[in-house]
Amino acid sequence: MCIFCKIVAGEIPSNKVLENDEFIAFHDINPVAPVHILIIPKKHVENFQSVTPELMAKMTSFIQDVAKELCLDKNGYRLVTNNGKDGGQEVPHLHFHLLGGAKLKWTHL
Ligand code: D5M
Repeated sequence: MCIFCKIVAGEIPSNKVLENDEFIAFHDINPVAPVHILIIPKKHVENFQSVTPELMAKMTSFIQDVAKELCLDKNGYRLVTNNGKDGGQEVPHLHFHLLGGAKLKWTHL
């Protein structure tokens, strides 16, 4: 079982922000911004390349709810997903990084 499936199963604790039947949002253990949330589907999907449009549509709505919950919708935020080896994906379970709480700089490496 992957580490995020263990979080879904409650076998590993997480600092949750929002949850529904299909998704969980929780604080990243290693934040790189004042607000750094991970958003995952409860169902194991390896990465963005393998997510269905149907699940992604629901996930989009959930991510918007998380941004609102944290009042990030006013000043803005960054949404990132690392896909595969070259994308720097470390955990093989689809997740979006929601970053905010400051004016972020851009980097590509
Ligand atoms: O990002 C994987 C992210 O997952 C990375 O920012 C650390 C975070 N992480 C790993 N384990 C945990 C737990 N247990 N709680 C919270 N956050 C965690 P990637 O895009 O795959 O490089």
